[in-house]
Amino acid sequence: SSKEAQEHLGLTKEEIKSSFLENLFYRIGRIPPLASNLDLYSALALAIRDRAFKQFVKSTTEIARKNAKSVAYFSAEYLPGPHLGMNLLNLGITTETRQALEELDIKLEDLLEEEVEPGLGNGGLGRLASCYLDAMATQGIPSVGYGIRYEYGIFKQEIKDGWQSEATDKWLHFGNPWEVVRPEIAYEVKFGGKTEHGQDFNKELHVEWIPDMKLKGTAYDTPVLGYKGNGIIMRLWRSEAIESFDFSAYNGGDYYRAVEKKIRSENLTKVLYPNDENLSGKELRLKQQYFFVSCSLQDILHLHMLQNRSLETLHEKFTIQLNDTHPSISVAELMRLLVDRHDMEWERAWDVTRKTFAYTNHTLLPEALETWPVSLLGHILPRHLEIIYEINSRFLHELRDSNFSGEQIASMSLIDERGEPSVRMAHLATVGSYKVNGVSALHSMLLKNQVLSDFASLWPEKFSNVTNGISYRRFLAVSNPGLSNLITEKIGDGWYTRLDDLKKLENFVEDEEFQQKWTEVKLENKKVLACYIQEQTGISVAPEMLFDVHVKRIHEYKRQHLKVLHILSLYLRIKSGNGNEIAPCAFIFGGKAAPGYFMAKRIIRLITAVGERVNNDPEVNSKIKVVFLPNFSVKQAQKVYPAADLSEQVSLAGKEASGTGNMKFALNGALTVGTLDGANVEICEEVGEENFFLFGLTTAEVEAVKAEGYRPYKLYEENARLREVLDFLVSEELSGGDTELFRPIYENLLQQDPYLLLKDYESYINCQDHIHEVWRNKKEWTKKSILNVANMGKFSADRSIRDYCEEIWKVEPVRVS
Ligand code: 26Q
Repeated sequence: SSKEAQEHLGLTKEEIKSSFLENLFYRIGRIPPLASNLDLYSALALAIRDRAFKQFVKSTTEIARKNAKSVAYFSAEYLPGPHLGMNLLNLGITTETRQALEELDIKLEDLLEEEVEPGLGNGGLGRLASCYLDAMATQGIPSVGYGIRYEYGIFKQEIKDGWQSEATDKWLHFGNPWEVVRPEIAYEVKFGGKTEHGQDFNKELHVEWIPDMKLKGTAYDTPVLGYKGNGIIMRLWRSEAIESFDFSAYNGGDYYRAVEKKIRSENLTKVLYPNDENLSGKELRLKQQYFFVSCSLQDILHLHMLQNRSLETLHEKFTIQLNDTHPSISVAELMRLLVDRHDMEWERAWDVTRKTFAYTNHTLLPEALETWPVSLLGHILPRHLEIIYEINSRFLHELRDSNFSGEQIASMSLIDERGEPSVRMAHLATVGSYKVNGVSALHSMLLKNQVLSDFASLWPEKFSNVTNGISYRRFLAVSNPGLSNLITEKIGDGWYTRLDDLKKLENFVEDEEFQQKWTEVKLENKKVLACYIQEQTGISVAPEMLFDVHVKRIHEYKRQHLKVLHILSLYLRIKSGNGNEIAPCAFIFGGKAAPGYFMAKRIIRLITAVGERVNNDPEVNSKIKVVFLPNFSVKQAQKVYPAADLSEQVSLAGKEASGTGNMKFALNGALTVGTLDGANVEICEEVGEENFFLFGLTTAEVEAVKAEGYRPYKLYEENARLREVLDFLVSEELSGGDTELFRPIYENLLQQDPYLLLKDYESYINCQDHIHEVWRNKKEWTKKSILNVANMGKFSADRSIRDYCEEIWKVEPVRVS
């Protein structure tokens, strides 16, 4: 009957094959002998997308029938990664598809390589959103992921003469077989102009917003499948011109100007801003945020009213999760829609609004907390500025009534009046939400006690923690088939959806045959990565080396340059004949720098310079190799994590909100060298301190050091070996003559060292020596590796989503078979 069920869904080998051939012929216009791999991939993707939508339709029908409460996840960024492999897994047809293709002499692996991923995000935050869609779909949570359909995603990184250079990401160039455009699902969005306050015929106050620009957002839907069953969609908005609006220019004969307007409308969703954790206050960015928020809220109100429900019950049928402050203009927009468009009273609308939104904070870095100048916001969204002022004035009143000091009130205000007046989006989100959460235990604690402490004392029950999680199906089942199969052989495949199943691996830690297979799988994965590295960079690394990996966005707080200092110390040790204790190792870096981030780009240049020195010096290159893998992406990450022995998670304590790469590495059996920062703290707790390489200051120690008045130069003077390493940064030997090349990094570390690299240096170096010692004992290492995987249950996105459902959303699953 399982065969029958498959037939019903079109999931047998025969049906996949015929559907694939039909798609190739009728939609791509090719026959197999004349088709390129891209044609073949596209045909297969179309066949699979149809099946995915079928699951979505079934889920949606059931949700409507049950009149169930839904989650709308608002995120300006998504990083879904390649769809094909995941969808095959989720439909349970990877084997059937492989066989169907084999009968046509086509290799599934070749087609998987063809896929271009949607790079619609910068890093952790976007990837988290996609992991959460995967988990919500799997658990049958009625949900939609709303966002922006950027025509150009995160730039493509190339390395030229050792420097990062950016090229545009033309991800739609060959078409996107996964999405379906819905021209009938489109909403108008207004910008600029002015407001008029007047009375309507009932003498009620009424505000009219007369914009000077209008455009429309059109929905593009991409199915997101859950594991064996449910399906949801990611709905992304693309901006377009409203032809009727101001097309009078055309009638006046100025056809060219009319078309120009159209192009300007399309500009809005043209490109993703490539900054993370650092803001640029750009007008277009605010417009993008408002645009997607307005379309999404209009869509939600439309869906709500379609079921004949009153808007006063909106919060009973929808909850909206704000992925950081990027969509936080939502608070004002929902108020505007309820009050201005649907004539709801202010108090009632405010009550509904505050029961609808929940806000996730992802950062404590002051430079990453979003603020918008009042002048800019008022220029683009005049009505919203009025609404924000009104919310603020009522809020400040409340504060005066509850005995906050003048100073506290000023610091809690939605408006920062210290310099150029600007709107604090985190405050707007906090005031307008029923829950606020951080993304790891440590981060949530710091959020409550520092960044939003006054709010936490006002509304203690509003604050909570939901530790981040990742998709085990993508980051183990799909990306590491070797390890997955080995695990499944031992404990079955229940771990795909049951968090605690991996724990069963503990029973096999001492099993020598299992240990042996475990190391073989890792070695096999390392061989594959070594080939890829060779192909991408021309650098050869021996698979037997310790693969020590540091991949993530390049940022000073993440301290890629601390790793570089370690590498230089090894280099100098080997050169001076003291390198016997060092195990052969390959240092593998990857990650993009924001194009305008001077120091981050220098750090990339430093890594490539160290690589050139080390890799070409026969005295050292049999011991150590340094690789910078260009263009880190989800697709590339899926090749990197399975091959890592050591995961570098070395941010300064108190700076990394959570980190999720740390989880992906550990799930693939890498051991972690890390600080007590973000989710490292919890990972260490779960896997045990004896299976985790801890180093560095704690958050409290960092605060103490800073309070004392930190003087990095003193450490430089006191520690001769550190001095030698630092001076090497500005040597002719490293820079090939241009001793100014790395001076900015050198000066920064000696003068300010805001992320305390010099302070943590000694502890890091000692920890690394210890790591090399443990590595020599392969059996010990393997056992630790197994224990890491066995104890990763907590970090499944399925657990995170359960936490959100129970603690925050109060939403129940609706399952279809
Ligand atoms: C905002 C306004 C204007 C331009 C850019 C931005 C912007 C864009 C992206 C600001 C921040 C981001 C991304 C932040 C991010 O990725 N944060 C990471 O979120 C992860 C998921 O919770 C955490 O694991 C990481 O610790 C955190 O750094």
